[in-house]
Amino acid sequence: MKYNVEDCEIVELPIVHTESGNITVMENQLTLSFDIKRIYYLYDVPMNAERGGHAHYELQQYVVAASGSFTFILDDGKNKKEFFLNHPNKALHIKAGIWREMKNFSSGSICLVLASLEYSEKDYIRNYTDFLNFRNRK
Ligand code: T46
Repeated sequence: MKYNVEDCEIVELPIVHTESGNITVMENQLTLSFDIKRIYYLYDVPMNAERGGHAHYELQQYVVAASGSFTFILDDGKNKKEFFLNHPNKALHIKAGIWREMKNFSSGSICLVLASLEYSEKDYIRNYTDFLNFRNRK
């Protein structure tokens, strides 16, 4: 199945408020629609840096601005959609087969990613023409 940008959405995660601060929890099967196989985070990203520029065949992910803010541009080969992440209780669910670009990282921002699969370079599509061919394949 091929997903579209309309299938990708920002999920509002529950917040446990306490007098000394908040907690947000992400749990396999409960809050998340897949079991987490890998966690990674981007940090010390220069403010003018642009990351991404690829898609994944199978991988799906939740992306959270654990600190600061940044913008994701998702692209399904026909439509693009921009998502601004700026709060730790908002998780962008990126489905498989979607091209992504990331920009506008604020100073000190941390981009936390919960991934459905282990890292594999074979799952990447790093060339945009290859991506469009993949999208147009039946
Ligand atoms: C996404 C954004 C938010 C590893 O060795 N293991 C890993 O788990 C990852 C994610 C990366 N790497 C290596 C592979 C490359 O040599 O780190 C280097 C940069 O990786 P990548 O091009 O994947 O980095 P980003 O920040 O452009 O993209 C990553 C994810 O791939 C992408 O799916 O949504 O972070």
